[in-house]
Amino acid sequence: MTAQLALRAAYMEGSPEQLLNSSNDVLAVFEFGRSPLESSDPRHVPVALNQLGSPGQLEVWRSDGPIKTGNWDRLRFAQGEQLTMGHIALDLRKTGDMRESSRLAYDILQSYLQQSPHQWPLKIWNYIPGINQGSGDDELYRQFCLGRAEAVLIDPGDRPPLPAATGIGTPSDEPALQVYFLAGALPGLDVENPRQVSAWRYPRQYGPKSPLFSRATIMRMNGSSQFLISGTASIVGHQTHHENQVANQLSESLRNVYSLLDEGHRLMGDSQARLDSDGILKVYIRNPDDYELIRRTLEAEAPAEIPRIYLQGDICRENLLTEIDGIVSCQRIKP
Ligand code: 3EB
Repeated sequence: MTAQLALRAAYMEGSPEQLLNSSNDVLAVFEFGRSPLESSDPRHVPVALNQLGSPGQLEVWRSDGPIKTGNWDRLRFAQGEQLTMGHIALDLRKTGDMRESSRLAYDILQSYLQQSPHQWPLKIWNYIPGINQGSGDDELYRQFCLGRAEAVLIDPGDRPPLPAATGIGTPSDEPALQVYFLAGALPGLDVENPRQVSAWRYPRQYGPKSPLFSRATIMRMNGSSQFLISGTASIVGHQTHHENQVANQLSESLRNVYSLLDEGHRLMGDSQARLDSDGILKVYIRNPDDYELIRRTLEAEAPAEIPRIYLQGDICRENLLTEIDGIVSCQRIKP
């Protein structure tokens, strides 16, 4: 018998209200193409990225309840028995520049987690308006990384558990910086990618403060394991590969995903993650014109059974055209 997954993530059609009321185990409903400032319920998380292809899909997270919801400072949360989802949307017209807003978002996130029974962030999604605006170290993504590093009181050199993360750009006229997360009572098992330099070790050329995230975390909970995959792009070592070649960038991103899953298998020994119907993938695409090519490439190179959506979003380096993240489940391997 296989244990029920701790986090049941799926793409569904319907209205957010309908899905929020469909059962008592809903931790979050993500609605794409809307400003995060329009959240109607603590479990309703609008995301300012337009969906490409077949719009109208909502991402639904379910977990064992009862689910308690509430507000804490500017953070809204839904807390189940084993997992908590929390989200913050800061209106950049009121909170100051990107560096200050990022620091504030992470200050709020940390002070919330400190008093929560689920203290460990397992994965954090960062959706950043105008991510590539500004040049050199003034680029908004680099400023975001600076603010995050100022708030996060950890030295990655000590090898503390780091959450997995995604960092993607929303339209430059979107008013809100959005940060949302999944947290649990125990830290995840960090997975780094042998094909890539760890992000926290990136050389100075990418910015004054390195991004703080692990390439993936494995969450182990009531007999099941799930792999939370960070935003994965066409980066080998620390360098962008296949500049201006979007299909090749997607293939390289997938090679990085498979490499991460293999590394996870090596670390777990008796368990292996697979891209199957228990998982989900999100594919971020900078130029909407690339959608068809990306879709066909993914169909050729990833199992058909894993649900996926395509979102129009900017990637944190100007020369990256696409990125993938996802949540996939792990199967125990019989001895
Ligand atoms: C990369 O591999 C691509 O700043 O939180 C991926 C995942 C990326 C998370 C973040 C950035 C972040 O460096 C960019």
